[in-house]
Amino acid sequence: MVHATTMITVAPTGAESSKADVPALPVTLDELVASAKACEAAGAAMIHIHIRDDDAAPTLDLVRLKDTVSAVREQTSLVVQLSTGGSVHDGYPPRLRVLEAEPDSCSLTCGTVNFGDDVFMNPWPFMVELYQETQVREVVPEFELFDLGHVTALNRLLDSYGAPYGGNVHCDLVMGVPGGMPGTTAALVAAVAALPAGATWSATGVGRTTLPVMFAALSAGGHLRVGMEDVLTYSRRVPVRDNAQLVERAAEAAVIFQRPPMSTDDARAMLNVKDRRGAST
Ligand code: KMH
Ligand code: ZN
Repeated sequence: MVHATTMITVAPTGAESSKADVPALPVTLDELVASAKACEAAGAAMIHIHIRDDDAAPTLDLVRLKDTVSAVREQTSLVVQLSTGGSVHDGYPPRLRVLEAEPDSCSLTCGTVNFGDDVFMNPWPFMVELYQETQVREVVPEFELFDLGHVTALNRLLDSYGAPYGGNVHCDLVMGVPGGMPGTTAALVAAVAALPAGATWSATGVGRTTLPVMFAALSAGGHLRVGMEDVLTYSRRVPVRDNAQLVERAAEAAVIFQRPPMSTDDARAMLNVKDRRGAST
C-alpha cells in the first residue's frame, strides 16, 4: 500500500563521524535536542538516535540513553527510535540493554555486513534475542536491511517468532554502505519485492547514493530516512549545513511527489508505537 504521505526519519549523528571532522554533527544532548526540534519543524516524524559521551565518542551508556529519550520526548513529538546497532565496536549485551531506556522504536539489523574496513556483527542468535526483547518490552522494531540476504533473514525471523510489537512490520533499507547492497534503483526494487506482504518501509542512501535512493524510494512508494549519520555533503564538495537542511530537501522532494511529509501523529499510528508520553523513563 502506498501512503498518501511520506514519513521522514532523521538520523542526525550516527557512530562513525567525529566532531573534530564534522563540527555540525550534534553530539551533546543540547545539540541533539536542538537538531531534533529543527528537523521536526522541517518535516521529520521520527528520529533515529545514536549518542556520544563527554569526549564525543559513541556510547551506549544507559543513563545517558534514558536522559536522551526523556529530553527528546519532552521537547518534541517525534517518534523516538534508539539505535541498537551502536558502533561496530559495541558488544551484544550493551546493545540489548538499549531497550531498558524504553524508546518508542529501536533499530534491529537483520544480518552481519561488511562495513567499510570493519564488520557490523548481527548473527542470527543475537537478532532473535533482540527481537524477543522488543516483543517483551513493547518496543516497535525497525528492521535495518543492508543487503538482500537481510530481507530473507527478516522473513525467517517473522516466520519463526511471529509479528512484531504493534503488528506492523516496518523496515529501513540502508543502501550504499561499502559491503552492503548498492544504492541503486535496481537494488531497491529487488529488496522491496522481497519484503513481507504489507510491510511499510523507508530507504536511505549512504554518501553519494542519497539522492538516487531518495527518488527511487519515493517513486516506489516508500518512506525516507536522511541525516548526517548517512551523508555529510549536500552536493559535490559542499558540506551539509545541518540535519534540518537534509530534512528540508527530503520534505521538498516528498511535496513534489504529492506525498507530503507525514505528521508525527500519523507516524505513531502507522507504526503503532506504545504511547509512553507522560511516563518517565
Ligand atoms: N553504526 C553502524 C555500525 C543501527 O543504528 O542500528 C550501525 C548502525 C545501525 O548505525
Ligand atoms: Zn544507526
